[in-house]
Amino acid sequence: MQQIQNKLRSGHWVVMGILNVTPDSFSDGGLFNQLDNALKHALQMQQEGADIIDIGGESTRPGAQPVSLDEELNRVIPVIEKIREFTDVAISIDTSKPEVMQAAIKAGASMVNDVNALHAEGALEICANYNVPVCLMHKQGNPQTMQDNPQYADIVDEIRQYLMARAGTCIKAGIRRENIFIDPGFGFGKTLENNLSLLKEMQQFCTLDYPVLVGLSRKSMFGMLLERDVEQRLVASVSAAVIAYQKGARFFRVHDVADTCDALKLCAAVT
Ligand code: 9MG
Repeated sequence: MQQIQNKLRSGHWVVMGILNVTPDSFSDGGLFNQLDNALKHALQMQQEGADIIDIGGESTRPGAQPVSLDEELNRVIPVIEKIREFTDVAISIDTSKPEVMQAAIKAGASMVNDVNALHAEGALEICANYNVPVCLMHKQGNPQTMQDNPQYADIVDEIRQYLMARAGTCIKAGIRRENIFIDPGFGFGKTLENNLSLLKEMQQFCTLDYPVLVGLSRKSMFGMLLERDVEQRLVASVSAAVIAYQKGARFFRVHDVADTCDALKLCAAVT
């Protein structure tokens, strides 16, 4: 993980490959539910250039139902243990549950990616005690209802304020400043117009004190804008990563690792 933080500090880009181990994930449809498939997919993403693999056992897509603690643990912990048998690639745990954070860290994860920005009771303490990097993401509402009628007076300002306040809370709880990443949370309680404003104004997040992680890959905003099904969103996803890069983002959470790495290499070569 230190290597990744060093890369970001020196202005290099970093790619986080998505490994969903849910039956109703954003776009995998449960394909990677089996251990061996999950391992193969993680190794392939590593080989394609992913610096870190983000493993999640609870879908956060709009309308998704919550899963129990036991179910989430049963989905993600064996996958982390399996990957650890074969490679020391960095692993991030995509969860909002402190118990899952702790079990995942013990099993070999070295970062916490929380779409709930460590709001659950005990989450701040776990991340501070284990001294792990955390990604704090903004969302309005929860996955069941967040797309119903999101409202913002000034979306960029509101999200900047929220992320800075959350980072302050993390620091007060003992999380080190250099372990904090921020994320505007594309698609989480945002209309198409909101998402486009965030991408257009990405530089306003990249000039804050913390590295910005962006998750644009295959998001429904591209479905709405382009009328593309999830498997037809590669060009839009990679293009959005390029736009975000040009506005200062360096940390990208993606499904299509090889294609995104090609595009980011080109960006870096001309920057
Ligand atoms: C888990 N997850 C789904 N979408 C995401 C996004 O945009 N950012 C982060 N950090 N995590 C996400």
